[in-house]
Amino acid sequence: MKLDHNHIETINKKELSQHQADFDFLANRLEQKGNHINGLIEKLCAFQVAIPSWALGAGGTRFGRFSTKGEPSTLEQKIEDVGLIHSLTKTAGAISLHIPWDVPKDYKAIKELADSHDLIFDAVNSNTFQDQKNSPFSYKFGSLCNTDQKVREQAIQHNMDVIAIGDKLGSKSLTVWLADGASFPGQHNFQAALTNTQYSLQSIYKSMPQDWKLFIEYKPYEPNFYSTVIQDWGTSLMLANECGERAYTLVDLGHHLPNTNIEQIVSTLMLKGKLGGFHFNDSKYGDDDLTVGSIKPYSLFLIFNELVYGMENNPQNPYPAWMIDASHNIKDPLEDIIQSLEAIQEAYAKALLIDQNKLREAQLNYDVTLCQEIIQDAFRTDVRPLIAAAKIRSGGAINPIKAYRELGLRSKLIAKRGNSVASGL
Ligand code: AOS
Ligand code: ZN
Ligand code: ZN
Ligand code: ZN
Repeated sequence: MKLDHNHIETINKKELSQHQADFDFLANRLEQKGNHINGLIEKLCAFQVAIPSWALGAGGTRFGRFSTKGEPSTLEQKIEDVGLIHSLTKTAGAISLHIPWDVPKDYKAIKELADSHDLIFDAVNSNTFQDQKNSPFSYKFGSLCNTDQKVREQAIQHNMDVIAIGDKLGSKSLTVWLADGASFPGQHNFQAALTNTQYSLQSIYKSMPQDWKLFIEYKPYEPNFYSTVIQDWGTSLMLANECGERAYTLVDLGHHLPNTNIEQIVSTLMLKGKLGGFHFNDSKYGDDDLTVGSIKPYSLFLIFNELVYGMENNPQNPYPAWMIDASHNIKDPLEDIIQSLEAIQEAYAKALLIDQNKLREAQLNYDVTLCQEIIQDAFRTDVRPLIAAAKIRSGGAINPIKAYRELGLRSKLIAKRGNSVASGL
């Protein structure tokens, strides 16, 4: 299923005059403040976020799973879903695959399909947190950290297989998230677990093609509740440094203990040229994987302030790989992803409004009040007309959620696919 651009245009027409009025008002205010509207719109158009192949169906908790129906059951259908999201938002130009849940059968056909939806393949994700059919060894007591060399070798080989699959699709990076850890004190020798993990990551790193990057994700707890081997950004950074130049830390917004200053972590990593990947989501308590911007939009904005600063001032840091890593228990997953994309664009646009020169001057003058005024003036600006203008320019919908509903896309998917439930998790 593919969206006809004319249908989006027809829906946009109904919104156009109101949009124009809102946009003119905002553009006028921003130009007066010294912003260049065209440059802002161009940056918003260029900002693309990968959608993970596992986020297109209803997620589950350990208590149950409620399907939205019409969910994609094949990789082809998952690509179709991301294609729909991208047609409406024009900000989801990439898909991130999870192996083994999404191993392509016909690589050429899959590449062509993605291409026809204007999608590229971003980072591929390995899975050593579940036992795979036909695998001789279990990951019950860890994968890359395991005390048994045979288990480690199996996990290393799996990562190599994932790299080979990604390579055939044009991916250029591997994301490693490990569930490895201990649930009880005394279970692990911490030093042995860390050392094994380091050696395993080093072998995976060495096996990557020369133009590939390795992203090392960290997480303080879950599924292990006493310790995680790669528990925080410091451990991830240390391991990335032990691997080499093309190994980086990946920040997942949900992988921090409450009240952690994530924007400061982002800033430090970019200064050191080591922020490689990013997983967007939101949370109140832990790794809640809620819609981006649904709980702490101000934190998201402060994080974007550091990302924008880093992108402009840290040539030592590569352009990060952006991905949404959220899970949808009660909303239509496609609507939920669209809301996340909107929140990301909003935080990005607001961060772009911050007058960096004025802020630096205020900082040097120790004018703390003015520093806060400058930051919050940007945050309080309603930038939605700017985002809509970017959508219009790139051929998306002024209001993607409204368009998704008016076009009856979920009913169409259900009509085509029936009550199917997404494969994967
Ligand atoms: C798990 O908590 C991590 O966020 C992972 O990035 C991801 O959700 C998982 O790897 C799915 O494959
Ligand atoms: Zn993640
Ligand atoms: Zn997570
Ligand atoms: Zn998460």
